Amino acid sequence: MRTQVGIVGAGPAGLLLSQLLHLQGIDTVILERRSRAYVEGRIRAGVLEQGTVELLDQAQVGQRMHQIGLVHDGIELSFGGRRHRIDFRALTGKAVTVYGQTEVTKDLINARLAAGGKIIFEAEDVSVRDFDGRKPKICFRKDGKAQELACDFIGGCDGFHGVCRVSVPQDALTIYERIYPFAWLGILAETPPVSDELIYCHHERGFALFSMRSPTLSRLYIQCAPDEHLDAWPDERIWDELRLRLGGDAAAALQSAPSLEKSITPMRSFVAQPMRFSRLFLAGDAAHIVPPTGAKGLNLAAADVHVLARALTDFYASGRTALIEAYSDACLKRIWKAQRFSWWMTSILHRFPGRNPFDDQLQLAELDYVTGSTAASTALAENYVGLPLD
Ligand code: RFL
Ligand code: PHB
Repeated sequence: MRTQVGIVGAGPAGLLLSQLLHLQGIDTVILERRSRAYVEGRIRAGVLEQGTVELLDQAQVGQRMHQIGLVHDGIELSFGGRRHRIDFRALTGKAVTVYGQTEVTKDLINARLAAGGKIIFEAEDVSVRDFDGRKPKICFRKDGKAQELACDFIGGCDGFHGVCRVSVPQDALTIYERIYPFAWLGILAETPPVSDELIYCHHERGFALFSMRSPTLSRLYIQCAPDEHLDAWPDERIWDELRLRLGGDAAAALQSAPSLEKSITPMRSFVAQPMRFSRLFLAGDAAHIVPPTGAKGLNLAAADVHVLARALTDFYASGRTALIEAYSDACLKRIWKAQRFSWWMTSILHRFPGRNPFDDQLQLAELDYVTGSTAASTALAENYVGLPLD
């Protein structure tokens, strides 16, 4: 089998890369370890930056997003017993769209398959080879049979636990990492959101987030210990904890419902650089992870593949390699700003083990400043709605 760009991973990064390249007449094949149902069912991110929305439009997969996505002009920060709104629209002229990653994934898979695109689900033992020469290839097994995909370039879009990053000679990579001493316990439940916008709560019992997927479907998170077990968290305990951390009238309005999904996400900041090794490109979670507090993970993956698709398009049209060579630096400039923002949102909103009363007062002062000063709230708003793609 042969293609121009072989892509490992059918998450948002791999699928969007394939779609953007297809629209430029470039052929791709995606190899995905999991089944289609598994990939489409994974509950993850929920907030799209305005630039991501525009990119999905450009990729011709925006129709359902505009029909059922919820445009949010701001968020609320809750601390010290009160809620404070950050008005993105007034401060930046921009908004975000709440539209689940599962829906983005379904839209992209449908578009790729409708256009005759090739996605090989349940590909086993995928390995990337010879990407430092002119003839890279991807080896895998499908239905027990060994196969080879020859290609010009490899898109390493296989997430944090994928094979692409670890196939690079480790002395060629620099890793930057911070692991946080807490995790998020998330649930999805058929209950109306308590507010029209997301509420990020700072509370002495720990952080909580009130998000949503639709006017009848809530997505809720509470900070928990990193080694917590789901068994210790029956639904009622989660609802009680959410009410305590939210407080006020909204807490009384929060209606419990059985959880449709429940999971624990560890919190990590991680960057591996550079993001290109000859003919292998890393994109999305394969190259970097952010803690979810800034809602940046999916948006960063989209930004990477935007830069990559443009570089490959220019190469196939002109033979020039300048954009390919610039890929890693161009992405990393923006990635580090998103890393900073995600770390900052995490550090002002969570309860850190070992903190002291001085740290508590600093956190509250920071929140008071960010909600009270136009300069500070504009800084939050412009990062949340997304820094420019270029
Ligand atoms: P993905 O979505 O992880 O997709 C990678 C794909 O590669 C496949 N794969 C392989 N395929 C073939 N061979 C192999 N050896 C393979 N190894 C892996 C995987 O099955 C998968 O289909 O990465 P991508 O495309 O870079 O997209 C990034 C986003 O998914 C990610 O940044 C966000 O979802 C992060 N994230 C969240 N971000 C937010 O902004 N808000 C959230 O609430 C949020 N929650 C989450 C998250 C990430 C999570 N992960 C990675 C565990 C919750 C979780 C649980
Ligand atoms: C979500 O809806 O899943 C979500 C929203 C905002 C975040 C993280 C997750 O910061």
